[in-house]
Amino acid sequence: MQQGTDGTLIAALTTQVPVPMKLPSVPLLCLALLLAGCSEPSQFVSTDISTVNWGKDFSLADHHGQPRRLADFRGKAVVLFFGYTQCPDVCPTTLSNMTAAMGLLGEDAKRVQVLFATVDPARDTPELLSHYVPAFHPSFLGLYADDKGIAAVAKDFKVFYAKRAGSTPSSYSVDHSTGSYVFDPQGRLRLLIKHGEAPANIAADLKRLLAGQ
Ligand SMILES: [Cu+2]
Repeated sequence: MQQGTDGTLIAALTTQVPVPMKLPSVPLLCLALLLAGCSEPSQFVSTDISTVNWGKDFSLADHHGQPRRLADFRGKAVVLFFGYTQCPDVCPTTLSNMTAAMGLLGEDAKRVQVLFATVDPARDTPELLSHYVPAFHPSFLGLYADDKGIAAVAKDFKVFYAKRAGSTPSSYSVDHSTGSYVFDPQGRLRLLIKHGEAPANIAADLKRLLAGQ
């Protein structure tokens, strides 16, 4: 009896011992898996940023003057880009690539909202945005705020921008971050599209998000 009880106890102890010993390595393993793109390799071409704890929402006006927040686009994948209309290269390229991606998405394009937030509110009036942004695609929306408002949103999204002086006071350019943020239809920040990404890859990632991935 005693022996049997002791034996059971010993057996229980020996099976339990490795568990607490392994525990400290579990968080490290999880971290390693997270850094490697979670437990299975990411299916997305763009960078998976779903674990960040910033960039949850914005409060800006669209180019019609209507207040906009992320929740207004629930049910759609949202692509948010920060730029300015007088940008010579990065912004027109990004918007053109988004136009091409929308074309590749076909019917699914109706469930995608592209947003272009200006980092140059001094020159990018809502009026100007209302001509510039929809020229790339009729559904694209320009987003606007005053200096303070856009600075707050840019900070929330870790977006850098800075004026670079030109030959005249009004001919400055604006250096800025070049990635595009993507939210899934539930409004969660998921992906960062790198500048110059192929429209086919953008469309493929958006299709995956729309399919609930
Ligand atoms: Cu630009």
